[in-house]
Amino acid sequence: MNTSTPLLLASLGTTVLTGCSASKQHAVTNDDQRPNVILLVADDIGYGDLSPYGEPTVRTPQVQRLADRGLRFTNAHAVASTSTPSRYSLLTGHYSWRRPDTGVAAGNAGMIIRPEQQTVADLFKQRGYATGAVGKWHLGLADKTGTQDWNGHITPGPSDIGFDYSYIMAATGDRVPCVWVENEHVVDLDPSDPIAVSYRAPFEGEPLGKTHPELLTKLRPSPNHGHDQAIVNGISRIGYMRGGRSALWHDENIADSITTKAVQFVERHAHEPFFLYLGTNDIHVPRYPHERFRGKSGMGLRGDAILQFDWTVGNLLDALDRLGIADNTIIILTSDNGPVVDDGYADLSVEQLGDHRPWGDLRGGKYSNFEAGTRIPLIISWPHHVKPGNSKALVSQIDLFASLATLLGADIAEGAAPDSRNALPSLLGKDRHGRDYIIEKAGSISICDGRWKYIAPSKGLAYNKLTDIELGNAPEPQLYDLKHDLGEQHNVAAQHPEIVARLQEMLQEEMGDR
Ligand code: NG6
Ligand code: CA
Repeated sequence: MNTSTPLLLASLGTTVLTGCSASKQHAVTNDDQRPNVILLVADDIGYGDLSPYGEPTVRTPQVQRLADRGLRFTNAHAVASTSTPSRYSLLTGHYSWRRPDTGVAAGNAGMIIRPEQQTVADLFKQRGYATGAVGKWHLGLADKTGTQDWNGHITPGPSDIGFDYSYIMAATGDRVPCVWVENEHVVDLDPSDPIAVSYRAPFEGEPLGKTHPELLTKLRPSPNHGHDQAIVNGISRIGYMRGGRSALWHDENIADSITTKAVQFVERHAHEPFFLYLGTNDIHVPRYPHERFRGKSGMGLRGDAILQFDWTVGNLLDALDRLGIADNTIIILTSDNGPVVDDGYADLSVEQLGDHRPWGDLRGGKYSNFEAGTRIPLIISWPHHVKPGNSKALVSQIDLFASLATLLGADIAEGAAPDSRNALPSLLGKDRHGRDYIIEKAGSISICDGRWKYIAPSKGLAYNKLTDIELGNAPEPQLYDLKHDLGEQHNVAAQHPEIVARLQEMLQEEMGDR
């Protein structure tokens, strides 16, 4: 059990928080000073995709508005270079690479976080917060793959891992089922048109992207990626589904739905402490933003989706201002992994990218061991508590769990979040050094001590032709001096065997059982 002093008490010095069990809710009063926390996780937004990160080709004034009142991190890292393992680690404080079953989840995957695991949401619940998850989920639902009752109660679900309220898509925009699941029930489902989902075989009579390209009125799949199966609202997806016609989402309304539900959650809980996990669908594929944004960025649908993401951030900030709770709300804005341009749809994002560099000065992108795979934007705002500015501290999303536990004065259950450490001083801008080292997983595994980055040898592809991304896999050890070679151009492993050996040893030690 973690018995550290709640930093919140020290920093606020006002409200006395008493311990409470997960099953017992606090009576909360209006003068309660516990800060709300919004954890806003963008999808596939790269290091160079937001204005505060300096690329002149992109304009995200609302994210800039947040950055102006917050702390911008330039050396922050996700645990993995794809969504499911990244989010798993973020919410559990457990390295996803310790488990074999945390790869990119299908839309009918079982819930990857087990109900008995303590999550970040559980910490908030323990402290009497209202908790909610809105938007992209991609962590599986129900006990095992394929056992979801899409026409009834889909359980276990978010409510079993700490979220009182949920409004989520099961997986991703490009995976069936393309429906909203609110509090573990599909929204707007007509019982006479039940949903069936399969990732094995198509349903007889249902048109597919590959057999009925004439039905693809909104987006066509890129060749060879595989998004040519079930057609939902003019876009073909990965996986097969039948039925649920009244419940199917329209891609151009996804951001509106997510934003509305997020703002409503905030409004409902404006007078009590709340924790909102908000996963935007932007800017994951298929990118088909609302017409308010389509064609507005000048760099194709990917750029338009960035504008839509920015709009979501602005809506949230406006709501907090309107409700008078902006000063008492911590916002943590980050991304689940690095950027990709063509991730499966012919949306002209490659052709119209122009001079924009989604990866900034970094090498690689989503799926990559190189820095662009996992070095992500991170902005933390907490008016009057976090001094606006920049931080070069080395931080990892793995530490959010223990840091938030410390902030809240919540108990970490025996054995929970074994990889998470308290990094609150770094996250609040008091410590500018951060972690001694971080570990990241893509095709291979890497460790970085802030200056030196070692990528373990692996048999994976060095380059993915489909996405045009350098994956950073190599059969020999790689060592990069990020201080002088942020772009990872020169493998200096042969020149520095002692550094390679030191990092290998550290990695080996971490890779023991936990
Ligand atoms: C990949 C998909 C990609 C995307 C990704 C998950 C192919 C060829 N590509 O497997 O389109 O869906 O999975 O992205 O199938 S993530 O950000 O949710 O991890
Ligand atoms: Ca992602």
